[in-house]
Amino acid sequence: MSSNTFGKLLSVTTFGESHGPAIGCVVDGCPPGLALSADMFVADLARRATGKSRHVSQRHEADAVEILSGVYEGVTTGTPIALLIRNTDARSKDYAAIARQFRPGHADYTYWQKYGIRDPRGGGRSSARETTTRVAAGVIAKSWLAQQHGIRVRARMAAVGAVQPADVDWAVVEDNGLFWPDAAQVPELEKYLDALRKSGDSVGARVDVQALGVPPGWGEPVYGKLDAELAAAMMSINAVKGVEIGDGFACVTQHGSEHRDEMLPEGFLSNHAGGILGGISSGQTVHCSIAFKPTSSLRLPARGIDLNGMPVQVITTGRHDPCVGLRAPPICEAMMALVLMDQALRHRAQCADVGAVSPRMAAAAPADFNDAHNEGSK
Ligand code: EPS
Repeated sequence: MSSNTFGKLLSVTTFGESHGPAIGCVVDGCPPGLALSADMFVADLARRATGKSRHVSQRHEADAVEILSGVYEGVTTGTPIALLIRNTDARSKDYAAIARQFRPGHADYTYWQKYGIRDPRGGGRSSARETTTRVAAGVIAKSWLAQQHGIRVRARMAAVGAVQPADVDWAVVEDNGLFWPDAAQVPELEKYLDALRKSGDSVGARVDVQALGVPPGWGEPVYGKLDAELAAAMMSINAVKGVEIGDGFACVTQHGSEHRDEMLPEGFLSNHAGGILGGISSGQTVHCSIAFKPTSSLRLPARGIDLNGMPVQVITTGRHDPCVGLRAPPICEAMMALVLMDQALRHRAQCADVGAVSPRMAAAAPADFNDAHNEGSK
């Protein structure tokens, strides 16, 4: 199977299946001298993990990262960094009943059409389990971006089904286990999720992700545009069906006079562009918004077919996510960080001699600027 690698100067290759012995990744191109230890992965992997609350899949994985190469005495050496995560709680018998069936809405069918063979246990390579390795790789990129450029990447839920936050307070996002930015709404959301789980159905979600502190100049026109690579990276996450950069599809009904981000000597007056102009970062907050589909592994019966093309009733039992988007913010952060670090290294390779140019705008004009807007909080 090809195309398991992305990135140019910082490349990430992931491998492994949900019910195989292990999953992992090789991160190549990380500069030497970055502090890296196994404990640095714990927090982000826990944020993404299954089993962390009643609202997500009840598979309980250890998600312990083993660093196999690329690190000596606690710092990166510049050689490929191989990370291994052993699968410890796969329960393959859950998949026995559907091993010869296609779940409607699942990659089961297209993997079979492409390869003529598939690993039905947990969806094999198509499982959201693979995203663990992206988050692990993203820890390296986040750490490098923070250290070298003071960049912070963060994400939050922007919708779960039809429920949208009435208020956006980034300070509470990490407090409630749901990445929800409106503390007052959490009890209502939990009630909604409890009812959803009991119904046996699933629901979609929207995640907003931002990178704060990105300097101007990153991104390569025309085929390596920062927004094009962010869109591709986000689209490669399981269950993603839509990506918006900045105002995204809202642009359709906007006028130019409304969409353009006016500039003062002190800084930009808005950020409709999502911090990217002509595929190159503007120095404003980079933000995108990502749509996750409702997962297809449902205990509610559906009409499907088997390997012989005969009609069957498909029922999926086992441990599934009623809203897989709820575990996605750390994954979106990781993909944002990996794309940015790759672009940063590419910018350094080609344009380091350009140095700082003037005028250089501040991300926002402080006096009359709406901070929430600058950060892309819709
Ligand atoms: C998944 C189905 C479930 C989830 C899994 C994603 O797998 P299983 O049926 O083997 O328990 O638990 O998520 C993870 C294991 C993970 O680490 O994210 C799916 O169909 O994508």
